[in-house]
Amino acid sequence: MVVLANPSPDEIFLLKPSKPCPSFPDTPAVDLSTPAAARDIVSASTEFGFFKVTNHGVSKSLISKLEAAAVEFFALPDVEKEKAVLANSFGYGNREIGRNGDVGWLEYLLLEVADNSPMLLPFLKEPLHSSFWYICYLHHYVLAMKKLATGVLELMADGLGMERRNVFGKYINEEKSDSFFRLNHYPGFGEHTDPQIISVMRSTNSDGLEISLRDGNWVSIPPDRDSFFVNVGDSLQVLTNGRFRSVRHRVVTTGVRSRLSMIYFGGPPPCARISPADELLAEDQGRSRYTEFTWADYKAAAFNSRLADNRLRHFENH
Ligand code: GA4
Repeated sequence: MVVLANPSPDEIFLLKPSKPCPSFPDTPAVDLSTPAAARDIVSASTEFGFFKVTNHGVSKSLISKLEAAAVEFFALPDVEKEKAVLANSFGYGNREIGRNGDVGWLEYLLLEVADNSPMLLPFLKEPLHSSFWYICYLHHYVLAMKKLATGVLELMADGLGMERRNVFGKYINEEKSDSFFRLNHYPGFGEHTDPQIISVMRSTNSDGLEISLRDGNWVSIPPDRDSFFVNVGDSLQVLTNGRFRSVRHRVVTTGVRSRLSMIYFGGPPPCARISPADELLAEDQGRSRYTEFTWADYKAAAFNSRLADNRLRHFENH
């Protein structure tokens, strides 16, 4: 892959890997309404750190309303979108990813979710009447994502035979939980893992999402508008003492059709201590594969790193 310091949109075509990666028709699909869901989620999280869920119970009309609002937002003139730029890579962003020189071929809206409410500033502008509805959709959508993520985390706990179903889900349900919501409009976003516990993503019917398998090979995930895609994040890899795998992923579209995705990142409260769950640690004879960290420390380290870095490496015990 050719890497350019500060590519123009045309040059970003060069960032595409030279060989197209094979499609992955066997993307693990978990039907949340079946009794096998817990087992299927555990096996997909172990092998891939990635799966899609059907029968998720999220209202189709809510999804399409928010998607339409997002399309409308990205269609605004740049000068309007730029009014939504906030400090520290929040709000509206274009091409710059994070704070350390990473670039992607995308524009985005990145919102912090505090006390169940996504940060609203970018939407609080004229015309206020339409902003009002966007805010409502956004609020309900984020709540639906949190509920879905919590359900999936509970099934993970069931599947791992944990006594408490909320052992993982509790982290994203505390008042101070540090979660994000992101709208991406792109052809491209470089490879990375998500630092949080879990990410729940939905995208328009366009290809481009690729994941890295255990053997290091990349595969392309066929789009599916009716499913949500779930990523295991770095923090969940630690909570499971390495049983689950934080999935390395990227977006590389052909550029023919624009891709819009909506992603919820469920993160713990800043002061939460992230270390393997006691029961799993006991199964592993008390040997933790990771040095404990607080989410505040890990997040600070992540935001000081480059997108493609292996952030967990610094916390691995040998
Ligand atoms: C990846 C997951 C989320 O999109 C994100 C990203 C964040 C950003 O875009 O500002 C980061 C990236 C993400 C990981 C490393 C750091 C931080 C860009 C970057 C170079 C919002 C997040 O939490 O971490």
